Amino acid sequence: MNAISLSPTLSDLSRHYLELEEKYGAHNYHPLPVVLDRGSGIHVWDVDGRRYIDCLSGYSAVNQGHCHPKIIHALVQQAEKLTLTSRAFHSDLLGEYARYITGIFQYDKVLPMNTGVEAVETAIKLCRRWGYQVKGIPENKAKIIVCAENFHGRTSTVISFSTDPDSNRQFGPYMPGFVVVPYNDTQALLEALQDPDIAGFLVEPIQGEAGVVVPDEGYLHRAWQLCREANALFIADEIQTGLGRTGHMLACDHEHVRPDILILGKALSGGVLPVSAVLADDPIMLTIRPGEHGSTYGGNPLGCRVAIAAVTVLQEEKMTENALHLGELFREELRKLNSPYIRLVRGKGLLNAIVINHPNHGAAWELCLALKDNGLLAKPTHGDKIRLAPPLVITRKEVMECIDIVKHSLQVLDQLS
Ligand code: IF1
Repeated sequence: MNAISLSPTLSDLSRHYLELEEKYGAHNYHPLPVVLDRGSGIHVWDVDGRRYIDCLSGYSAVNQGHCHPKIIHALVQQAEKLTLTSRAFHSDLLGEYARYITGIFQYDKVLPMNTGVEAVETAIKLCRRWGYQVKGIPENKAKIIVCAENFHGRTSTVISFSTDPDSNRQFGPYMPGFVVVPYNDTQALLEALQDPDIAGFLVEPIQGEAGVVVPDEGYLHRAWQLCREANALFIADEIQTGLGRTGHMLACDHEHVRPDILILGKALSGGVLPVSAVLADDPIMLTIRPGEHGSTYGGNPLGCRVAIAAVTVLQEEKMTENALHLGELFREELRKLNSPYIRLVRGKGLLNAIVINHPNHGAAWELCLALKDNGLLAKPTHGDKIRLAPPLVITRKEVMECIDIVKHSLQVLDQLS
């Protein structure tokens, strides 16, 4: 185990890359001072050749592990053949992918996009369109209920209903048509659903950015029921929670909830390129007609091929089951550390977080620096929370290695006042 220090040293090489980013890149992030140039499975390496266990997994995009050979093989093979047709023409892969992905998730249709937030935008448009055409909401009156502390991406529409000032301050004017209710509060949802102009309810089954906030058991199921009773669409943003992360294919599966609109992203490509998807049945999906929505890259053959490979390896290698079992072990062992600095351990499957208990506001950041020095990468969120979400290919032995690193690194907080 490496020595713990409060001021980690950086190699000249690392410093060089940090300075390049600082000078020529926009300052819209505050990354941990580590410069990576290689990844394989649960591991990444920095430019000095030091190895780390990746406990962020590209915010759950790399569920299948870094550079999974079968996904990379699919990428390379397809890249040599055909990468993009645009949707002005057909390709031999869009139909195959559409059949594959709708078969896995049991929906009539898929609408392919690229980034997560584009899929959220698509779901919003689809929900509004359904509201006008099927539910009969008067033109321009449709509203969508969202939750406080939500995170659904960074576009101007999506930040319009964020409750985090960092996300939306001085980016207005904001898009109207959203109603915010507290998360995990079915009574508030029930009341909001009384408005006949409500077209749908958009929700994260577990709130990621908020710090891995797991709602009470039964919340999602009850919310889904309430939506049905109010003739409003239940829209699940499973961009971060989907594809095995929480120990089921979808986090909604824990409560046997079938969303009316399902949003996927991130791990749909195994962290290889942006691939997102919106799934729904015909009465919803077919309200959008040719020319009314799309994207240059959406449904491109490269993305389709990679997504088929990414979901196939997830299933073949039983990563979802692994996430369920090793997630329990992870939380149990974290709790067993019995550290005065860990206020709370929470999560589902391998989407977990610890809430730090320390008078110093920089404690979570300092702990992440110590974790990094000891060979584990994680990032604080909202000051006092640290997400621990390794790729789903992690082994029992490697979970114990993480625990050991956390245990040693916590000592750094003794020196912090
Ligand atoms: C950033 C968080 C994670 C998401 C959900 C949609 C999107 C995301 C539930 C948009 C994206 C990312 C984006 C990244 C940070 C990150 C994040 F901490 F901010 F919340 F993962 F936890 N819905 N989440 O989590 O997907 O358009 O980015 O592909 O924006 O800094 P995207």
